[in-house]
Amino acid sequence: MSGPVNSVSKQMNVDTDIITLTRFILQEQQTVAPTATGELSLLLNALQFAFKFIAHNIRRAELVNLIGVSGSANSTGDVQKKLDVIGDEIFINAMRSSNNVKVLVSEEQEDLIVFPGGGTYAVCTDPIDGSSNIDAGVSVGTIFGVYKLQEGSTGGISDVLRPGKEMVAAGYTMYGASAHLALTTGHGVNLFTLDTQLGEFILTHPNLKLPDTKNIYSLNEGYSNKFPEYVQDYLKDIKKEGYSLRYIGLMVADVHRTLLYGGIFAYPTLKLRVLYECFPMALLMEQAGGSAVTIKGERILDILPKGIHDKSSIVLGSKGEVEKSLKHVPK
Ligand code: AHM
Ligand code: MG
Repeated sequence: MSGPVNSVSKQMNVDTDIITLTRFILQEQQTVAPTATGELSLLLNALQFAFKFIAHNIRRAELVNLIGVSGSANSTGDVQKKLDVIGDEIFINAMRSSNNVKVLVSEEQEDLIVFPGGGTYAVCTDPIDGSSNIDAGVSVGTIFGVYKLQEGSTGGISDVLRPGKEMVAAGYTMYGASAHLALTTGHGVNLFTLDTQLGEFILTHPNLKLPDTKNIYSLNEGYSNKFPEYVQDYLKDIKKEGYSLRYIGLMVADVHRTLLYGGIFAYPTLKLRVLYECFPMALLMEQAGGSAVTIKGERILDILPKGIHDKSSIVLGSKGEVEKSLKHVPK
């Protein structure tokens, strides 16, 4: 059976045995967590539905007048784009209807949401990261991190005000010409690409590892006079070495490139949010063999957030590059 089928599919260059995200999730559950209840698998399925639905809306945004501002502002005072509002609603509905999410933190919501009914997970998300790029047709993304509720908890703020190292899953989806999903459940990082015809995320980069060094730096150098002197000194040094600057201005895209090619991404001033921007990206980086720290060198995943919209500086990427940047931090 496998002989003729394989030879024909090989000749036609068709892979007839692709690994979809659903297949991957079930396989991972059986191999790395055989005693698991399957609840995380159900949650990951609800997440992938949200990503597909958001991707669908982004693809047709220009056609159906979803581009532009909505007329409201979010919890941190940013002007909301129409897609911010729609992305947030899609995410909230997908999590509520999954029946296994109890607590949700969204960048677009001032307070955390506690859903009625059961649910054993808390999810933190930036539903549409980089929405200021939308009108120009540049990629945007969704970032997410997942905690298991604490023992005996019925769902509350203490389930999310925990260090990022306690997250059980994290990742992002980047919506561009195609959608890419980077996912970790604590067993490495796997990258999936959405096949829009099939409507499935396909595993395209299994067990992604970033190189230990790469001469690429990524940060908003326009703000460099606001950076501490040691960060400015570091920048002078790497420029003398001929590093390349690559900055898209979308955390998801800048982290995506860093995961694939290596290098260093930094946001030295306080803008990026701990729970739904820094923690998920830090977990991905560590799981891909890289690291993520504050500008002073403290491990991001050890931060204990005090509020759901707390901010942190961040430096992440290839281990060797992050270590090199820390040599400039005053002792
Ligand atoms: P947002 O969550 O309000 O969209 O802002 C977060 C974005 C990140 O994607 C990106 O890394 C950063 O803001 C870019 O900021 P700046 O324009 O200051 O360089
Ligand atoms: Mg954001």
